[in-house]
Amino acid sequence: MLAPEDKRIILAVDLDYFYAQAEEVRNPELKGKPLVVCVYSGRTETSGAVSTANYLARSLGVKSGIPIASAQKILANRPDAVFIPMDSDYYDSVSVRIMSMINSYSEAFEQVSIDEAFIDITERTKGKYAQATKEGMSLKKEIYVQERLTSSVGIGPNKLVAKMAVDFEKPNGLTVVEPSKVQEFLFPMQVRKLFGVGPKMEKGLKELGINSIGDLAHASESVLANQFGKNLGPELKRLAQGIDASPVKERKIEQLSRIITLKHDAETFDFKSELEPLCVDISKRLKSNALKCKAVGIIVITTQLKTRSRNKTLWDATDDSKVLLEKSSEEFQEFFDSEKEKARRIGIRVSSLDVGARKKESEEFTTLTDFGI
Ligand code: DGT
Ligand code: CA
Ligand code: CA
Repeated sequence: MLAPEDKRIILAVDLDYFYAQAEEVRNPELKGKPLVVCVYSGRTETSGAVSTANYLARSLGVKSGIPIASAQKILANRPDAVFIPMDSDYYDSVSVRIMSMINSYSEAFEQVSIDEAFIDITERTKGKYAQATKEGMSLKKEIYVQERLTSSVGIGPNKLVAKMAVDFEKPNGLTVVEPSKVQEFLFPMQVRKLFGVGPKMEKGLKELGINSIGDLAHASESVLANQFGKNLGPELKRLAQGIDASPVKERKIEQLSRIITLKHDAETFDFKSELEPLCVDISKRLKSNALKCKAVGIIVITTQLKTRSRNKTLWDATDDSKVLLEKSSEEFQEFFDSEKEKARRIGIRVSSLDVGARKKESEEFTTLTDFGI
């Protein structure tokens, strides 16, 4: 029942409770305590939302997206609970390093979010699932050895099955679904678990008596087309059957940024003294990851808390702090010449990162100490 494209082997990786785990890594004392990473809106001391939480805090009821005040209520009887503000710069830099590691395992690499990627490993495993499982284990191990982070891996004949597999067991999971096991794997699950099915669609499906993914796979195409349209209806049926021909698209969304708060709100500032430390820091982070950027952007957060940004593409990729300083200064000059806004916070963001250099280097690695993960 699988499409011919599904001779492929696709691997999905998702880092476990990423922001919170990254915080545990740099401060191991947080381990064993309920940990909540917050996006503070700045209006009052506790206004804002939960970005993510470690598994201990989750087991007590804390979820991504709930108000910080609700999380505080849930953890009121846990004096050991820790609430910390999100530190995007830090998570970005961890992500860039891990993504380039994942890329080094692949024939095609598609980054989906800061902590999630698909890779096509058909050729390097010669289409063998036993080899793919080994690759998955060694990728998890390398991420752990290098960054001390656990991750979950899903392996299957296409992106859909790999994605469902990675979500199947978390944290620290490794789920392999061979083509002959796809239906056995998918059919018992609730339709809500099918990638792309939200609460509204779930309701529509339930009204048709479709509860499990198996029900959907066996539903009449014309009934589905009536309810969801002639494209989406049959597409849902195909997804439920585990069919997905979409390729792993070469896509990287790496970027590194640094933002600082100015001492005073200002219509301009001394570019060299404020920007130089940021550029030196970004340059160091690029170099330590054997990366170069092809775009340099600026970020301005105004006194009205609006975020403005500009971006410039370079002729040649760079990791040189002087080039970063020169380009970002130009962009700030242009920004303040044309906008009459006061800046509260300013920053630099580099993107279009070239991982080519890194890839060759890490393909060499052979020795890994054994970690029981
Ligand atoms: P997991 O994968 O279930 O072990 O947990 P996470 O925390 O890695 O969740 P995931 O993969 O959905 O999201 C990756 C990161 O993205 C997460 O660590 C924090 C951030 N994030 C997720 N959901 C939200 C949200 O609702 N708001 C904000 N601000 N950030 C979020
Ligand atoms: Ca994750
Ligand atoms: Ca994710």
